[in-house]
Amino acid sequence: MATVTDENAQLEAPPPAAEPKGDVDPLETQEWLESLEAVIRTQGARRARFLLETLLARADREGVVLPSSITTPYLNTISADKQAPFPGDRELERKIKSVVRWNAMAMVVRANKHTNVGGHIATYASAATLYEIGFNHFFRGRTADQTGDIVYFQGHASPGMYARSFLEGRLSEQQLINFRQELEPGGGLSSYPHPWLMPNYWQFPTVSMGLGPIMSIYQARYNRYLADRGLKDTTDCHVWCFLGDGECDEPETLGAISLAGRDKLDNLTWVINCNLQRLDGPVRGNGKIIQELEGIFRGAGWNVIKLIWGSDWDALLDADETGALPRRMAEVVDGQYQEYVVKGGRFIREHFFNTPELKRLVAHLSDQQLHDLRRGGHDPLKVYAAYHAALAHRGHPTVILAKTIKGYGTPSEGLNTAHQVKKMQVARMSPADESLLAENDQAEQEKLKQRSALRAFRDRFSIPISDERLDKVPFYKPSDDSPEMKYLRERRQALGGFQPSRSTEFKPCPPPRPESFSKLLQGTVQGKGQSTTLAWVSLMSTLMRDPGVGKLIVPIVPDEGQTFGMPPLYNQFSIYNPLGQLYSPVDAGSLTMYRESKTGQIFQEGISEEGAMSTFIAAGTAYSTHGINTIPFYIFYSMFGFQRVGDLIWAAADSRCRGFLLGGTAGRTTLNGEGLQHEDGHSHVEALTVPTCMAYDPAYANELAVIIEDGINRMFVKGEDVFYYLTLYNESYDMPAMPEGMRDGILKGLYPLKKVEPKGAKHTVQLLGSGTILNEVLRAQQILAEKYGIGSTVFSATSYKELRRDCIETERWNRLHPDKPARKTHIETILGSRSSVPVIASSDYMRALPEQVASYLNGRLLALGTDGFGRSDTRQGLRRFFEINAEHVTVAALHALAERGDLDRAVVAKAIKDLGIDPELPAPWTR
Ligand SMILES: Cc1ncc(C[n+]2csc(CCOP(=O)(O)OP(=O)(O)O)c2C)c(N)n1
Ligand SMILES: [Mg+2]
Repeated sequence: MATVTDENAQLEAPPPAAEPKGDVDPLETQEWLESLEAVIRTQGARRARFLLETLLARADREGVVLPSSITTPYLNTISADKQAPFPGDRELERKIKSVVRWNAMAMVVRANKHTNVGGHIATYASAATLYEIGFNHFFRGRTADQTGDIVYFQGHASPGMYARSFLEGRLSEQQLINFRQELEPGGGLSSYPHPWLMPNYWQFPTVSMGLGPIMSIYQARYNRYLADRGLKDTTDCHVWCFLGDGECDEPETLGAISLAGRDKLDNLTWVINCNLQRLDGPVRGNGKIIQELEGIFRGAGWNVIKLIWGSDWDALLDADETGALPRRMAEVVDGQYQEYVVKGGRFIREHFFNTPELKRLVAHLSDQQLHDLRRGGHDPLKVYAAYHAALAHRGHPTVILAKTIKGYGTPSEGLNTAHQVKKMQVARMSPADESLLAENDQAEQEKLKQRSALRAFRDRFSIPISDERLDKVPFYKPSDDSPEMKYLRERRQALGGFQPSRSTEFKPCPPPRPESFSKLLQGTVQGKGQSTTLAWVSLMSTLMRDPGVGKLIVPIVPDEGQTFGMPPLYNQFSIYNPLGQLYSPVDAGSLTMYRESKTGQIFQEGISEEGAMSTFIAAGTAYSTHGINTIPFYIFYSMFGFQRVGDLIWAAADSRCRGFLLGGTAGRTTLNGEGLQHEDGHSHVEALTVPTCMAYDPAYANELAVIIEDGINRMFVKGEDVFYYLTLYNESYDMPAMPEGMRDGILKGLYPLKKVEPKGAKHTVQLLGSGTILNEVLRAQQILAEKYGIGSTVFSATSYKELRRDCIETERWNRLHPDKPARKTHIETILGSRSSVPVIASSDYMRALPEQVASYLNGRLLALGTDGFGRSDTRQGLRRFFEINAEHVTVAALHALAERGDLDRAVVAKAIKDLGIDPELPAPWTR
């Protein structure tokens, strides 16, 4: 017999077991215990519970300290007598749900008949009631008057959503046939929720576990922010998130729940499908996931609704006068509950109802009835009541912990293999089928097994498909005028339209005033340097006052605003806090006062890059979700961007998110004192991997201004689905004015900045610099001219990603259009013909960044970069160490000329010596 583990026991009520140590009056103790037993015997467990709770409350008031209990008994939170009555038509809803079940299963089975595209049956099979109650009674759609609810659907349940949309007439049979075959004629359906692939349908990508849950929390808070700032009334928009119990192991899932509790987000409901299984096996075989989650969520300030037992159990609980049943329910661990699913009624009678007392309780039930005793998440009445209570609850977010069976109703229900099953095959067959099986070859056997499984599934859910047609696994759609189809349409009409649904409508915002950028375009007064980070802060304070876009700007920062010089913005525009500011800040009255306000514009997210990124996604998708073009600017330590929250950045791209990511204190040698963990020399390489990300590494404030102005126009005025990644540095130097006619070059990634032609120069080179390292390249230009009489042009390489994009597009066009005049790449246009002078590139990033365009220049590009781990030293020291400084750029240029035979190699050897370079040092990436 299974019992709770010690670990789990901590979550349960303290064991009644032994006499407390030091019992000074055993007689008195005995009297108390006898009174309790008498109450249980004569008035039942409920009365006993009431008395105990009353006693506990009184003890607490009197100062008696007791160990806190973070969980409640393993019972439904809403007792039968407190359930909101079910307003639907049970029979019609069952019919609809059964058809959706069938089609969801058929979609996966058919897709995998002749392909290996995969798909999941078991997840939706366990969650069908949880979704169907939502679709029929709760999920509001978008209308002219309402935004509709935002629902994060569990990714692996997507076949269920498609199957319902098929009944609703939104998806064709061909699309269902092409599930996971998106390139087939007639179009297909994406594996999981992908707004990029199905932009009219899915709102948010959820399938990378943990991201849907955290995004939903920040979405709910963002809805509040829009309302509090007077940008939009979002009170009618509830946020729902459906997730798996296994998914709760991802740190992102539970990592932000305290924010939802703290901000009292009662516009948020999570439904956790506790089928007790994940991919390989039980979620908590030796414990109880529902109890564990209850404790965690209660501690974080959530309203917890446990939905464990179906209605059939109510009568048993009522009949049980001794409390034996709840005790048994509490002591059995999840792994054991799974076995009951698989082994059936007889086993349940023997092993779950394991005492004479318990056996008496179920003596009137057959084995089949015992097997069919439903779990809460499969009972429409209980699910309805839970959702109803969640929406009625005020002051806390709600989590519904719904117990279900993985693969419910399929041949693999409860099996460890359920998650991966893509075929319908029974493990156990009737004796008649068994003997038939033995007579056939393997292919025929497979068919027989499938037929038998489909027949059982069809019968269980009463799908009107004949035996003859079963082999084809046909989709089924009741006739349009059938009562169930009418009901389905009526319910969705009443709720305002379809779900899931993503709006592709776009209303452009006014372009920002050009004057907002003029300060940055003018450059700084000579000798009064500025960093690109401070230039950005200054741009923000101007932009946020722009009459058109000012109020739409959403600055987001994790706990690092001081690093970026943002405190003046805190004071001017306030940090958003729904409670306002209940204290007087220590720096009150100063220009940099830490000001919090209910109408604050800035998100100061605390130390949570995941949270900040989730806000970025909520803000950067509001153009579609809410029809409002909020423009997020999220600034963070560039090291803690792509490498830390790369999957959320990928999800942002999938979500068609717009906005600006700003990698602050960028550059492996420019952020010079923070060492290996902070000095980023690779985020631009990571940015290459995200298709919709425009990545720039500007050197000057004027470049920054041009890029940001163009970005706002592209994303929020023209409506392009891209977002920007810009690296900002904290090194101060003179910022030149915007060079005439270079706008296009800045945006395309490369423009000529400065040409130096010493008298009588025999050779020239081309030098590319990015970010702060442009200054080293300019210094190299001087050395080359003054010491070696070599001419050069310095180019500012603002974006290798854009250069590369242009190269691959041009190459592809030329390859596929051999009969047309060849097009020229931007980089070739700017640098000149293929056989011309050597090109040396240096940046604060890895060599791989410039090298990606080398093949388009016939290999005449030599890249220097910061490959290896960062470390702490002076900027000069680090640039020498990584061999990206002016001296190394000079030697690289001389070497490239010598390689072509233009210079004697001895000149290079002498330069190495003269410029103080030790050629025998080990490579920086080995140190
Ligand atoms: C980040 C991430 N890791 C792993 C997976 C692979 N994966 C897909 S489903 C699954 C198990 C899901 O279990 P659970 O959350 O309990 O959902 P259920 O299907 O049981 O409702 C896993 C591990 C994933 N999708 N995302
Ligand atoms: Mg699960």
